[in-house]
Amino acid sequence: MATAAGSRCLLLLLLLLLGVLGAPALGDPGPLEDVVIDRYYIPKICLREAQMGDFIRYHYNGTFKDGKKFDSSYDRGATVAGVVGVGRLITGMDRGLQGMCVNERRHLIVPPHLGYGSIGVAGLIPPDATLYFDVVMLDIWNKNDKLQITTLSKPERCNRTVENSDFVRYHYNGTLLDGTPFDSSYSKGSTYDTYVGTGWLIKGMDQGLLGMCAGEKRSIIIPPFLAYGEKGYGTVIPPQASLVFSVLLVDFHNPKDGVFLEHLEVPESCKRRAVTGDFVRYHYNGTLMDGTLFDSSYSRNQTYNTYIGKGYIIPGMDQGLQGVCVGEHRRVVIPPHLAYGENGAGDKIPGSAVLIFDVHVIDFHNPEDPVEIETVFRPEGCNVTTRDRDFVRYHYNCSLLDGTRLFSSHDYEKPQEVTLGANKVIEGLNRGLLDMCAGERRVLIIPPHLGHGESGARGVPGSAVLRFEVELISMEEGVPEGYLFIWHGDPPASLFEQMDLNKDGEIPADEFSTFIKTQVAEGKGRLMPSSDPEKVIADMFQNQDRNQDGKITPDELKLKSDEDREKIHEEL
Ligand SMILES: [Ca+2]
Ligand SMILES: [Ca+2]
Repeated sequence: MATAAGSRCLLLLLLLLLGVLGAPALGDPGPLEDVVIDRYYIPKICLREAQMGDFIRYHYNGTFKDGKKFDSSYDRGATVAGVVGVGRLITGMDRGLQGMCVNERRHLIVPPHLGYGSIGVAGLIPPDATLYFDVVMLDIWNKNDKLQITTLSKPERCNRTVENSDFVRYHYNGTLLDGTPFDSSYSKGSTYDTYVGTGWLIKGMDQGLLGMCAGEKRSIIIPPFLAYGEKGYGTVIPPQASLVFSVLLVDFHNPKDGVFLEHLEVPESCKRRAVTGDFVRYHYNGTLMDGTLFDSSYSRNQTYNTYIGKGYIIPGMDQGLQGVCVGEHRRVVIPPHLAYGENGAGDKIPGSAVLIFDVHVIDFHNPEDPVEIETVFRPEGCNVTTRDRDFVRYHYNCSLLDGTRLFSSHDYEKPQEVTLGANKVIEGLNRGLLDMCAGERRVLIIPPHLGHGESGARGVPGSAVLRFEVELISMEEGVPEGYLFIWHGDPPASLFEQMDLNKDGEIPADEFSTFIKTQVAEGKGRLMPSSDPEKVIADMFQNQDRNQDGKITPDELKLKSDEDREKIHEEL
């Protein structure tokens, strides 16, 4: 208060000297030996009491016995700052202020010999005046003071603390020592963001933030020589004011930081790690350092799917997903310069925010991947294996790589049946069923481009890698594409006559069927393998009975034979 109320302080100083020279008091009400102190308000919490040599800041009213005011710091609109107990004040005040707590209020009665004595102050204080002061203590500090840091709460998990040159984001309430608020980040609705230890902050904050964890709360009491000193700050912080900051460290990073990985859970079975160009499907929770969830794939019930290392996602994730295994749980901590920078994103990600992604990799593949085939069991003496067009029966279990079971042939009474190469199953499964022996068991890993593609299918997410466990139950040799029946040797020369079993010149369905079955039984030809041979024969008959009158005539058979001469077709 040396500036604003300087003249009055000088006056007090002057009066003090006069007081020293003054004669003993003849007080009314009676001669007082000493200052009368009435501590009429003592705060419940008293961190320190004013000691001799302490700097103090206080307000007072000074009156005479009759209540007439002779001086008031309130009238000047500024608190008084000074050193107590070292003879710079009238002795009565030096004595009367000692031992006060911040926010304590006292009535002091100062006898003349401890005030301005028998001389008084011309025009202000008459001789032999007893002085009545009403004082409230606002601030106490000492040049030997250090920061007073009290940790109010601290997260259990704290693997890094603030160091010089870190960039911090914090919330604070700032008060004077008597509790008067002067500033708050909360009222502004955003954190205070700055570098630590580089002179942007007052010294006390530069020091007081060091060693904090994200999420830690501290009370930092800063003496004025580490705050705004003799000048104060604007109208809100008086000169020589101690400051109390209640700080919550929300977030911090260093501009030199890279992506920080924590490998929370890597499956033992990891054989392959994702590289640039791989397509990864993963779930994630994205949180800020203070734990605020800003995004989650789980809430959408859909994985996030992307190529990595290609610039489709923020640089921190492009880096952070390198080397992941299928099934891995990984925490990726991304500094803002590898995320959304100083501007943040949307209303959920503040500027300069560190992002923490807890990632669960569901699967990944490369667009170049083939079907991965692992033979689990192959019977001995396996010499006949499946080929294109063969008719096979197999059991399978189909799941996602995270173990989610999708489909199983075991849910049905019979094994699955399919003609290989007939485009009836996904390409990856078709490939995986080739070159198998009956009884063989395999595990197939099928990338989406050989599975259900980017769109997926009923029950199959888009771009999902599928895992099939297959067991080949049986196989039947097939016929070429487009054929229902092929001869093992040359067809009979007089085909119609042989078919016309009762020699009446026409071939109805039952005659046709009997003939074909005889050929098959005698090993002269084979039908397209199927679960329903009758249906295949019926289809053949329909093809021959061109006018659909239920019987084949010599002309009909001949006509078809001519048509198909070039390519001996299923029509015989
Ligand atoms: Ca006949
Ligand atoms: Ca006919």
